[in-house]
Amino acid sequence: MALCLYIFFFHSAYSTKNPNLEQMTSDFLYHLAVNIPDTKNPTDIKNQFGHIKVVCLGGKDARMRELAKYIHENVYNGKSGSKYEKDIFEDGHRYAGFIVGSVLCVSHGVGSSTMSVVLHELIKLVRYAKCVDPLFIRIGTSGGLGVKPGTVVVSRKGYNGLLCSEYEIAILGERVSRPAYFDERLRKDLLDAATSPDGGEENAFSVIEGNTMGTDCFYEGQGRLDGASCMKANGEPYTKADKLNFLKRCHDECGIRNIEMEAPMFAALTLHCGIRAADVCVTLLNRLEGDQVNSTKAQLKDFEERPFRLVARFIKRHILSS
Ligand code: R2B
Ligand code: URA
Repeated sequence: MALCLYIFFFHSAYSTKNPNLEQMTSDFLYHLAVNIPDTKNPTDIKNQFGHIKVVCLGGKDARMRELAKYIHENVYNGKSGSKYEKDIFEDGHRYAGFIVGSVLCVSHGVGSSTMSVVLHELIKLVRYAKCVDPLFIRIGTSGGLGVKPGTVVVSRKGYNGLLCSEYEIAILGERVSRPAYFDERLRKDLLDAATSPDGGEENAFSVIEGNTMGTDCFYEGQGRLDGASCMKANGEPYTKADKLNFLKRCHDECGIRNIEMEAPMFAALTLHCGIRAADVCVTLLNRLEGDQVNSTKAQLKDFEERPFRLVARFIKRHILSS
């Protein structure tokens, strides 16, 4: 019994991994422009954010505003009771944030370095607000590998551009490598929301699980032939055959089904802090067939809404019903 209680209360608990925070009496989340004047008694922060159960992250400000509207209309049937159009992080001039019911939608920009800044601050924010086991879900776009454009990939593991499932960062002049896998239960619940019959639209697009490569460069890092540079380590240009050879290795040897720019960092930092997280990305193109993203505006809108639909159904089914 005591062991069960221990597991219930402590085993799943997330935490910041920084003993210095215990000594800080105030904190300023600079990029969000959120001030916490009394970290031991952050009443305002608890009032504003304490009820948050899901933090959704996506690259663009406008997409996160649309997501908040989508959740307001489709999860809360227009009755979220929130001022979901208001950008609560606008004073920071870096990221946008919208609260809709118990969901916080936040933009993260392009790439791991940009996303890691907002992620550090959001993890501190949910801790100060004493949110109970919040889930972090990235809702993004990606290039697909051998899958039909428009497919939604729920990631198992993040891989870096060297085809290792890890996130490597330089800390105090040393290489620090952290594992980069996503929460299994959350992934399964998301996949379940894709196939469950509660919305009647389960076959409208495919949702698959797969590994995700997150690179630091959209062009050469993803083996594109259309960047400002297209060179191998030996200084010679790489060819279409070299590119396809690499992409096929990604697919066959590592089970990679999509490529974006944040998965290893996002998986690693959330895992490190004990936060359950998922990466849910739609594929805009099949990289085995080309490099240019030239979907029409209407196609892009349809594709970008697909992860919204999945995550909204997941929230209704697994979060608001519990
Ligand atoms: C997907 O799309 C963006 C690059 O266009 C990047 O943020 C990503 O991961
Ligand atoms: N985002 C990426 O990082 N790569 C793509 O190919 C498409 C979107």
